[in-house]
Amino acid sequence: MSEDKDNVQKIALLGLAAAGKTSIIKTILSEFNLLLTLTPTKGVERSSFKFLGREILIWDFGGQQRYKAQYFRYPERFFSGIKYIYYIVDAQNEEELRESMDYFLTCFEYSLKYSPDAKIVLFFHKIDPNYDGKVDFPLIEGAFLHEVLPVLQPRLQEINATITAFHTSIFDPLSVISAFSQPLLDNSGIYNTLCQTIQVFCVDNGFDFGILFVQDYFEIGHYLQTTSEKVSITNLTNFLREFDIQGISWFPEFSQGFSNFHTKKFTIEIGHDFPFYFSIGLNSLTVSSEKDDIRAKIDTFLDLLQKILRNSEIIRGGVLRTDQIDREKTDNLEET
Ligand SMILES: Nc1nc2c(ncn2[C@@H]2O[C@H](COP(=O)(O)OP(=O)(O)OP(=O)(O)O)[C@@H](O)[C@H]2O)c(=O)[nH]1
Ligand SMILES: [Mg+2]
Repeated sequence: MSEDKDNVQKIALLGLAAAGKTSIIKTILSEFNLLLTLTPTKGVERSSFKFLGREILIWDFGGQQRYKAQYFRYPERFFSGIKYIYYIVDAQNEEELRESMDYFLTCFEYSLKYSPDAKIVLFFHKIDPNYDGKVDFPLIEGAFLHEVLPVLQPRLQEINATITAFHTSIFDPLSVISAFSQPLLDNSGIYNTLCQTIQVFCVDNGFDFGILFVQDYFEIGHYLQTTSEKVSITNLTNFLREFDIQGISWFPEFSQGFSNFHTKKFTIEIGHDFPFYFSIGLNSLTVSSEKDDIRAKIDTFLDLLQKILRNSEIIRGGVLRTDQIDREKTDNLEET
């Protein structure tokens, strides 16, 4: 797939020394088994990896004093081209809260100047599941927001942006994954993101198409190598309907001409079981159609996809948010 520039997302991870920035990156990487390319530089560690079908560039801004001075001395070099600022507040560190607010506000000023469209996300970090120390987390969060929001809000209103806050801990990896991926899965972007993710998977494996459905075979993301496969989708959904019984995970293989389809049903528990269906199509003349092989590939991919879906806006709050899906694109797909 072509790597156009819009597809590269630069995320700046900022926060005081020992706030937990590098630990957050490591958590994401190990949870997703992602390959890391690390280029340590003066103060900023740059990592890049593919996440949700996009090229993610993370700039991990070391928080020690001597590095911070560098960032502000050459702000253009450090604060340009940022898509997202993830600011990490160590919620267990009451002593340095004041310093953290000041650092945040300074970073905010520079980002407004050099990356005015950057989205800002706050991580109240180290909110550990079994924490038994003396810090009152809501109090810390309240104090931080009370201080920074009056500065932020007027500026954010001007550019019609909002700020999001998450509670995270490396001892609850899902909280980190969730905070990390949700901003990338914002309402407008979810459909495209799923499409891109499916596209990368299909192209890497030589599959002609991939499609993700929810209940009632409502499509929420797809990749089609050529539009000629469109017609197959109607046939495929008819076939799936016929075999969709409780407890099934792998559907029987389905063939049409030289095309071979594999479909897996999986559920995500959100109060009740929520069904998803993922199908791929391949040309059995050009790609090895060894069943176990293909199933293993799909399983690995769905592992990742489930982590994403679990935390996405689509099923936020236990409700299927099909209103989040870009209907125009879905309709296009069905018009054959
Ligand atoms: N209790 C707790 N400790 C954490 C958590 N995340 C990170 N830490 C610890 O915090 C310390 C600092 O973590 P780092 O990830 O190195 O911090 P950093 O923000 O990258 O620090 P600099 O590189 O100096 O800016 C380490 O001892 C981590 O183990 C967390 O969620 N909970
Ligand atoms: Mg670090």
